[in-house]
Amino acid sequence: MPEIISENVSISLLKANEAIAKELRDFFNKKKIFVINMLSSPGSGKTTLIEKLAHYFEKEKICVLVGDVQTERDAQRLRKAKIRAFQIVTQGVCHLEAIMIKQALSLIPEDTEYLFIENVGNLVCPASYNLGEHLRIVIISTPEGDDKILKYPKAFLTADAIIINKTDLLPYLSFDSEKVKQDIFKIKKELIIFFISALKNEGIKEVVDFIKNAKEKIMK
Ligand SMILES: Nc1nc2c(ncn2[C@@H]2O[C@H](COP(=O)(O)OP(=O)(O)OP(=O)(O)O)[C@@H](O)[C@H]2O)c(=O)[nH]1
Ligand SMILES: [Mg+2]
Repeated sequence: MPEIISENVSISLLKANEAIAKELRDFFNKKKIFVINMLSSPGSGKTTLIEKLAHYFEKEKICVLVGDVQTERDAQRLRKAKIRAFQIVTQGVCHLEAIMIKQALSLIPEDTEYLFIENVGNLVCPASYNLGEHLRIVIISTPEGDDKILKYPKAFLTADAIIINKTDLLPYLSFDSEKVKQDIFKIKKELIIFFISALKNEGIKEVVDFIKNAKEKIMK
C-alpha cells in the first residue's frame, strides 16, 4: 500500500530531523546563541522585518541564515544592510531541515548571540521541521487575507508568537484584525500577537523587546 509506505517514510524523516534538531539545540545552548526561526508565506515581509529588527541589535551580535528554493537574493539584500547573512539554497525543497542548518554551522561567526533563521516562504511544510530554535515566530501579512489562521493551523500551533505585518495597508483591505485574533486564540490561547508595519517601522521595538526578554528567560 503506497500511502502507508510514504507515511512511514515521512515519519522516519521527521524523527531523523528531530534528532539533529536536538543536537543543534545543544550546540546553540553551549555557544549561547539564541535562535529565532521565522516562518511565513512568500512575501509576508520576513527579510524586511529582519532588516528593521537589526537596527536594535549590535551588528556583530547577530547573524542570519536565510533559506530559499533558489537565488542568493535575500542574503545579498541583508548583507547590503551590513547584516551578516548566509544563504541556504534548498534546490527545490520547500522548507529548511535541521541537517541544512547543521551543514551551515561553520558559517556562523563565533561572536553571534542572536541567530535569525528566515525559513523558505511557505506556511505548511516548515511547520513540521524543528531547527533547534528557541523561538518560533510566524508572520502573516494583511494582503494575504484574514482567513489563513484556521486554514494553516499547524504553523500557528507550533509558534511562540505571531506577527501580523503590513498594517499600513489596512485602510485598503477588508482584513478583520479582531477575527484574526480570535482565530489565533482558538488554536493556541497563550500566543502573543504583534501588529506591525515593517515598511513603516511601526511595532518593531515591541518585537525586539519580546525577543530579548525571551532570550533572558530561556538562556539564563
Ligand atoms: N506595504 C507594506 N509592504 C511591506 C511591508 N513589509 C514588507 N513589505 C513589502 O513586501 C514585499 C515582500 O517583502 P519581503 O521582506 O521580501 O518578504 P519575504 O517574506 O522575505 O519574502 P520571501 O523571502 O520571498 O518569502 C516587499 O516588496 C516589501 O517591501 C509592510 O509592512 N508594508
Ligand atoms: Mg525573504
